[in-house]
Amino acid sequence: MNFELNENQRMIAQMVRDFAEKEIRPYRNQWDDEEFFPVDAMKKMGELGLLGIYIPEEYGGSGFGYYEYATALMELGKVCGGVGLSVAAHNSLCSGHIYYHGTEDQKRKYLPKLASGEFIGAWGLTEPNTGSDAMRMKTVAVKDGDYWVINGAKNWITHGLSGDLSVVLVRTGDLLDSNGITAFIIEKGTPGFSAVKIKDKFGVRASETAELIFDNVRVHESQVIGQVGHGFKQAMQILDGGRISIAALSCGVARGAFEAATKYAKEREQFGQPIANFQAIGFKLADMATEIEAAELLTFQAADLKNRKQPVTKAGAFAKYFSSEVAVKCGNEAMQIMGGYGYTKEYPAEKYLRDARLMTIGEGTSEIQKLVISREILK
Ligand code: COS
Repeated sequence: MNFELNENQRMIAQMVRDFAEKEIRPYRNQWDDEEFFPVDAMKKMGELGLLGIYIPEEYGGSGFGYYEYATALMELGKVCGGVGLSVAAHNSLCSGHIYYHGTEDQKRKYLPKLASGEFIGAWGLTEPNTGSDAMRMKTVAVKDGDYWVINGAKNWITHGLSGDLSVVLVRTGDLLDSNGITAFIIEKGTPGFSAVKIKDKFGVRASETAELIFDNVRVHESQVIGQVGHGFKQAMQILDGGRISIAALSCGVARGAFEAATKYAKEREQFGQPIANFQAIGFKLADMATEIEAAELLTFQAADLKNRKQPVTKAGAFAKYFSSEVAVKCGNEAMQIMGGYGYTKEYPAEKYLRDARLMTIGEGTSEIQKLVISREILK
């Protein structure tokens, strides 16, 4: 087994690092304070190929695999979990759903625009009353000639407002029928389709989150992804892959917190010497470093399975569960090491901690990951 980054990963890591230092780090606190979604930065990442990183070149993407994708997210997470989350949601959820399950026409029509950044993508599964229990969704589509008419609402949707295109999961059959849900592609501006920004989030504040509202939205049947009734299982597969991206992002957030804490510990003097000299601090850093390495290995293991088109349900949940909890721990320990300074916005620990908390919630809570893992183990 080779644990070295491959040539492409090294190149992508350097490119994303350079971009993040120049185009994200100087603004991240302002975006965080103002809950500003940096569409321009997204467009620039589109130009760099980061918005279609695993989409094949024939559909306008960069044609890389999940190793390169995970590496890019790790680098973004080190600087801003919010921007990283937007890149992950765009790639894994919206583009991924069309790429893995869409018709050839849909892929040719939408993937090049999503990969270049011309279109920002959103994906809607969750509703105000159905989060973990996704199957019980109430948003419904009724057939009317060649069209489907959609009514209902979706909640916590990344890029719900700025998204040029949304993939949404909607009930087309009976409640609790796993073949009763269908995925649709809906373009911005479709009559009856609107969104409201959700404000005052705790973390990942540079990533836009919105509620989607469907008021008699008419969608042509050609916008159905795959087949009618296949949406729930498609969504579960998309989340399996999406969880690898959140794991990678979590590794980045954890490493960002660790690096900031290490730098501080070497500079900050107490009792006549740098606090890094004290075992109380050194042991914290050792725990953080060890757990980040383990999280990265789990994440690359899942990425490897995904690259080889193997099942990733369990591996993705392992990686997402462990890495997101490590990110929270690292954010928390970074704050502890920085003491009073870490408790202020002048230092980055509090932002890492706030961003990390989303990683244990989004794309399935840690409890859902444990449910998925235990079902896989026991089946
Ligand atoms: N891949 C493919 N198919 C899957 C699957 C997967 N990973 N997981 C489940 N399925 C299939 C099952 O095989 C089952 O098929 P049949 O009805 O034909 O037997 C069907 O989907 C229903 O599965 P299940 O009975 O397990 O559904 P549950 O309602 O019990 O829900 C959980 C399963 C809880 C795992 C699911 O609802 C889930 O992941 N919830 C969290 C959602 C989430 O992460 N939301 C956050 C989104 S933020 S972007």
